[in-house]
Amino acid sequence: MRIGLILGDQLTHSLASLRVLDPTCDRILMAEVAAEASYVPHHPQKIALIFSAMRHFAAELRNQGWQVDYHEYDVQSSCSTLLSVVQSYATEFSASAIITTECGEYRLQHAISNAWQQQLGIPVECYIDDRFICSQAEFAQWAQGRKQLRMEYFYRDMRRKTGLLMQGDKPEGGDWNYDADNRKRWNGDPSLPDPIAFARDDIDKTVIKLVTEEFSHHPGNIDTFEWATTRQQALEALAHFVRFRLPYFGDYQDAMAKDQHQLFHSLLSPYINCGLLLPLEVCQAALKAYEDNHVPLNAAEGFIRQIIGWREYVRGIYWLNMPQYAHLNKLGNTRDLPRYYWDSDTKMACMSDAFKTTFDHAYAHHIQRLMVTGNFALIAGIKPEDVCDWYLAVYADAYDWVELPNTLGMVMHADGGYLGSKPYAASGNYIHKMSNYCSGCHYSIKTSTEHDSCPFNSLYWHFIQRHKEQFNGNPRMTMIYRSFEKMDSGKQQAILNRAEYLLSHIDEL
Ligand code: FAD
Ligand code: DLZ
Ligand code: SF4
Repeated sequence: MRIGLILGDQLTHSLASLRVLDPTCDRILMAEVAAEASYVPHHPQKIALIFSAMRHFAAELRNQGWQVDYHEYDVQSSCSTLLSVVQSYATEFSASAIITTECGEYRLQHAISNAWQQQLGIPVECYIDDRFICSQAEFAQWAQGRKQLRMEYFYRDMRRKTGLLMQGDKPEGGDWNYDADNRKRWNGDPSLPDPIAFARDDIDKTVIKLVTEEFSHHPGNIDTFEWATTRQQALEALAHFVRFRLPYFGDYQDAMAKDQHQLFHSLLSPYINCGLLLPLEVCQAALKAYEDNHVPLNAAEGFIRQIIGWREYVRGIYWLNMPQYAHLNKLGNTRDLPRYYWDSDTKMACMSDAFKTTFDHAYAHHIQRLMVTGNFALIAGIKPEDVCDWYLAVYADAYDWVELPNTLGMVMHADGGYLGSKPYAASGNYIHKMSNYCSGCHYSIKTSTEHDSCPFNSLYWHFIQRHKEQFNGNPRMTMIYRSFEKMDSGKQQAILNRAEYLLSHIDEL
């Protein structure tokens, strides 16, 4: 008999390895282990979501007739790594081989493909993870010979490949991308639908108790756990999103509002990433809503682009460039992550709200991650590795393959512009334009040089000036350098002085 190892982000009934295994003679192994649960201080909700979804998935497999061995989390267990659990079951059942599907993370995949076979003394077979629309090999082929890897061109190829929103070889509506329509501020209208809620069964309750007891030292609240933990519930979350929020997803994609963490976003990433939902079925649900005239084109296109475009693109970048990608720091940042990223205690209203939603919900939407907490880390010159570890820990959807390119590449520009041609640095004006945060802030959005001026305002110019050599020649940034040069030198110096002061008191903001 063979053992099929299924990981916490492989909870999909059509998984490649499940297709080659035979329920009449092979066994499935799933394991909750300290090594996976603690390699960064994952938010307790992320651990609870994964453990509960794993236990539900194991129960579903048993109902289908599979023999499932399930190693529950036990801090006393001598098996604290996936390898040690596999070793013990392989010995107990005299397994002839271990069957796996490509893992999401380089760290584990590297160990499985380079060391496990020798350590276990039996063959370890690994199948391509075909839940993704673009395989690693296909992405490498697409990237070959291109000077710059533009997401937009990759996305168009994925549209052609999937046929989503296509009329023959032309994009639906005539344009590939309707992002320009997707920049509205949200002022309370349209009103927000009630969030979907799920009944908690015994598995959820047991896991939440376990995580409360064992992981209370990890940052984040577990009492506000609201996630779906089965495929059935995840499908309900998808249907609820498509019905109530997708119609406005496009218009308000970049909007932010105090105490409103979801707005018109889907909150589906944790389910897509752990396998409860498939990326293609999620896009097909959005397409159907468009075809049924329930949602406008800019909403359907914007949503589908995030999944077959950005999601697949960052995965391709990850596998093409690991392991060296994780260590890039092309802006030479040296500053430690400020204290408030962990304790959320800051006078900056936008940051405070982003931290609150992060710790209460293991979630913040894309613009909060990119333009608030990310933008601040970029302009303050925080070490990319610290920033990456933070994003990997605090979000329910965080896995290295998707978190790393987004943080190190898109936010921190630490890859020197490989993923994005221009850094997403912005002053407080961007946040002010897209949110209602500034009116309730201790700092003043209107000024840059006073003792209570918005920190983003001066740090932005400090960033621009300190990286003049890297960015001055970038045509997309010429205007920015020109505006700084147009300021009188006294103002320039006052801004840079204020930024210096903030940087030297960064933990006090
Ligand atoms: P929606 O706004 O409803 O978008 C729909 C779907 O599109 C998402 O569920 C997700 O699957 C996909 N998507 C959207 N943007 C991206 C993107 N940039 N990269 C990949 N997929 C995307 N996403 C993760 O899934 N895991 C992460 O660890 C992660 N880390 C991030 C770190 C930073 C610094 C930034 C700026 C972004 C990160 N993202 C990550 C991307 C994005 O912020 C989340 O996918 C999104 O906020 C998830 O919420 P949602 O499901 O409500 O998304
Ligand atoms: C994220 C996570 C956590 C918290 N715990 C487990 C676990 O105990 N067992 C498991 O199989 N997977 C877990 N995961 C997901 C893994 O980290 C993920 O499967 C690998 O990093 C490969 O992508
Ligand atoms: Fe954020 Fe500055 Fe606005 Fe305060 S004033 S909420 S720090 S952008």
